[in-house]
Amino acid sequence: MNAVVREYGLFFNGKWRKSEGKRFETRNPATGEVLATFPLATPTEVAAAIKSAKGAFEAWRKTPAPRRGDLLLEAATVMKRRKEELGRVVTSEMGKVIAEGRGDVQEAIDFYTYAAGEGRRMFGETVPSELPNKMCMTVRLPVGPVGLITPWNFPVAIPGWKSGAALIAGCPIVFKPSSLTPLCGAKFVECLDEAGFPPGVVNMLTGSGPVVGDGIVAHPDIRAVSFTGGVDTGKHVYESAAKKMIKVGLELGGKNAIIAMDDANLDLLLDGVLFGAFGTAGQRCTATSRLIVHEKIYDRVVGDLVERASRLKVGNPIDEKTDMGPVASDDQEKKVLEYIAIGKKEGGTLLTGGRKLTGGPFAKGFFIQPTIFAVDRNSRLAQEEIFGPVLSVIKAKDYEDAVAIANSVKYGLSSSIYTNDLRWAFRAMQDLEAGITYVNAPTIGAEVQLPFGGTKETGPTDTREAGTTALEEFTYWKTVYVDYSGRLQKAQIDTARLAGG
Ligand code: TXE
Repeated sequence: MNAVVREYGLFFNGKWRKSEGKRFETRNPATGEVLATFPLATPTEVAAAIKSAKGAFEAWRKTPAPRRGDLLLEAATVMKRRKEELGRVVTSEMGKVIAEGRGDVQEAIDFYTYAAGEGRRMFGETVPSELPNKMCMTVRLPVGPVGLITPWNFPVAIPGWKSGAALIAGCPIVFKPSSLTPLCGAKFVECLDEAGFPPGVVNMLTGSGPVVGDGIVAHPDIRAVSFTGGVDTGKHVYESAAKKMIKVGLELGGKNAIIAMDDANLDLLLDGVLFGAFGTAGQRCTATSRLIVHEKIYDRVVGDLVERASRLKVGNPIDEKTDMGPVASDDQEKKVLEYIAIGKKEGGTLLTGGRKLTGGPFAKGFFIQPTIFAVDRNSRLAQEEIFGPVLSVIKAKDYEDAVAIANSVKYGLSSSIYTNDLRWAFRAMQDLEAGITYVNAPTIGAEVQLPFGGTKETGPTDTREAGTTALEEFTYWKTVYVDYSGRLQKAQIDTARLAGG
């Protein structure tokens, strides 16, 4: 039991501040322990935090990008030093196993290190002019203060991706973490504060979606929003941002499939499926939620998979030996158990798992067994995002059939194919409707130096997180023409004369 539960405030204009708002608790989903309390920011406080970001914009955009990069590198150094502490907070507050908790923090460290270097690149283009003694080029400019709204499943990594890109671009941030993981958000902001970002450049608000989330998106001084979360909330954010005609990055989940061809290396496949489906208890936007198996290897794959899944050790995620922790909240638990009931009702075959774990070490947490169903391709379990430790297995006749099944869902985030045949691998890269395709690896495992995002209802394709593409969310292109001819030159009009016409 915690003797003293720390009461956190809001962070803006360089300081932690007391809030007028009511407070809420954040709890460990494995033990029920209260970890800390946080304020529900009021509309006045939302406005104050945005004002602080706006006030910091002018100086921040004028800070040379390599100097901004120095601060990002410093933040990466602080996070490295505090990695174990932060990793443990991720595991305690969100419930992923400790190795993944540390990985969550590492992702933020990696992206900050990568984005820091972007401060010395941020390339534009020089383009030939149609007129003599004239130069044309493009430069990136920051859009202004931006809102970052993040979910609970990667409570340090996703804030790391979004803020790293915004800050190097020259945009002050107003960050709202999920109400399930405000402590991870606060620890992350502590690291940025320790690194020495100027007051107002980094701001954090906790509180409700309607007051804080909507308040950030709708505020006239917020010039771009980056959001990761559920589809319904994402669509709402998109609509609200469209009214202001600001940039929006949306990443809204997936129904990601692994295709197992009949020539796949089965040991490799099973390792990948288990990690993809049950890592983070299936609560990753890129989680392997469907396994589409060629009919020739179906029985063997299902037999081995069920045997191995039933041996996974579920328990307290802080224990290094645990394979899978709890789901993140009572709402998550309800939702996953509802889907398990739907699977049974729809006539799916429950192959393993399917129950909530109770009593003893599970008594106070949200533990669900790793669950595998054999389902019809049109069933709800084959079509809808569950966001929990439930894998749906579907039989396919051949490559074309497998791809048709994979593409039959409304999402398009990640995808994978296990095969040793180059023809299938290269065709799948073109044929799978998804922002990411893995070959001989599960649907999870994104690296920060490459673009991350999806298609269809996963989100608009014009923005991508991570990689150099991350800058697109927070910058706009300025086109610059420099005429050093000393006279008025007319594009489209003088060209005939120059060509001798
Ligand atoms: O998401 P929400 P929740 C999916 C997953 C999960 C479901 C619900 O299926 O079961 O979404 O999770 C803030 N204006 N994903 O309830 O509500 C909210 O406070 C602006 C997939 O956590 O979408 C939080 O900070 N913001 C996903 C963030 O939005 C608002 C990861 C996400 O919350 C708001 C997480 C509003 N009106 C859940 N209302 C993925 N893509 O991986 C809430 N928020």
